[in-house]
Amino acid sequence: MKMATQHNTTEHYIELEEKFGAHNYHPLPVVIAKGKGIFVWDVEGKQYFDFLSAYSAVNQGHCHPRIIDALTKQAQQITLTSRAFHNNLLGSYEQFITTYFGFDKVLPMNTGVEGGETAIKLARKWGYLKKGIPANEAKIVFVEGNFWGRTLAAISSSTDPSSTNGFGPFMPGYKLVPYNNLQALEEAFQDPTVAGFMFEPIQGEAGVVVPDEGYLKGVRELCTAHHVLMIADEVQTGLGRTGKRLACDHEMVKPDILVLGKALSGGVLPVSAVLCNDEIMLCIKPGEHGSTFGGNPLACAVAMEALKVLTEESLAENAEKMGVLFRNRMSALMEQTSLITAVRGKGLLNAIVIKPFGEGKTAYDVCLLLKENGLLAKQTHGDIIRFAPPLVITQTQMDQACSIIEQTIRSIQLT
Ligand code: IF1
Repeated sequence: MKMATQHNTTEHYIELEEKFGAHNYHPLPVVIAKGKGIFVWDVEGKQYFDFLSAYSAVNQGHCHPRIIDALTKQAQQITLTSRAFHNNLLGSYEQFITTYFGFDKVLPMNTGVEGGETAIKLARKWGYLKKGIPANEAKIVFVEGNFWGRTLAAISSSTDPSSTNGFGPFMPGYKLVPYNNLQALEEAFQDPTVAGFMFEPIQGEAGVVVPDEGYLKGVRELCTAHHVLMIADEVQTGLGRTGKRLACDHEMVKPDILVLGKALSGGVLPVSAVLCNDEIMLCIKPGEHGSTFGGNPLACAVAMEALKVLTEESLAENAEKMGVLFRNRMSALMEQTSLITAVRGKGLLNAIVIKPFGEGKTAYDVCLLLKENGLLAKQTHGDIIRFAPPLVITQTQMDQACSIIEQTIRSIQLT
């Protein structure tokens, strides 16, 4: 097949993806070839600030030396045994991560959505065995605007047509309530067949939606009062991203089931984990759940190092400090331009809301300009730009990145 463009250029690589890959994404026109810390470089060698961190999967920075070292060392020993046999990493990892987060047990999986599905299976099984819900009647409550992955079980709870259109029929046994609304949640819990409530402590994909102070505490109290399992989806908000070890830590709230993913491996390979105590975890018996790669020794080695890096480099604390700096700079910018209508977030999970400008230009067009100026970010829902750099970002780097954002926004002539 003759390619129309010169080899090894941005256009060349994009053409290959266009011709041979599914069209299930609309990426920014940039082809990344290298990453280190908070920076990535494209195939032409241009450097960018990475302000997406692969949707918070690279909290420890690209190619963190300690995590890469753990990967390469373990990769020369054994990478995968399946769970048909034991291996010499899994037990140590399980002890490490359950101690780290304070739960009796962990069920290791791979992707975040598998973590969500595992949490729902656990909640349903617990509902039947412990809460006495009649067989096949267990309900799980979700919130409007949720996002926890792309599987049929995940999109069955979605209120976003781009996630659901054309993919029905959907999973039964789901109820939806508005986010950040404790009264609606209490009403939903009047149904005795409700086994669990799964939600994000801050909604990522919905556009970094931060609930009112006290919402997490209120959810915890209602779940306890109505014997409903509180399931915190911290796949995106966990692991230091919002300025705490977990977003639930902002209100000192402990969920019954904790779902982790993304940065659990520092962005090196898919690792997810579901943590809970024995009363729930032991409802699943041998042979009732698992996956080929779940708990593989390579993932165990990498995840332990990724968690140690978070703690030893005080990345949550740094995220808290750098997040305040970022929101202050963006709030000051908002005073100077009508283009920005809101700034919100916690730690280094932040977003600005962009008013449409020019002839129907949107947040995507701002991201194109940011790319030209050396910073990569991605819009969500048309008018929101999420900014989520790796948590290793220094004050100097944050100042430089904020200057790029400010210059870019100021360069947009509002008609
Ligand atoms: C894509 C979004 C973010 C998540 C939460 C579970 C999962 C995710 C809170 C599932 C995954 C990813 C999916 C990825 C882009 C990214 C994303 F834009 F899609 F919605 F982060 F906001 N819970 N989010 O955010 O984890 O199975 O993907 O490992 O689909 O393009 P996963």
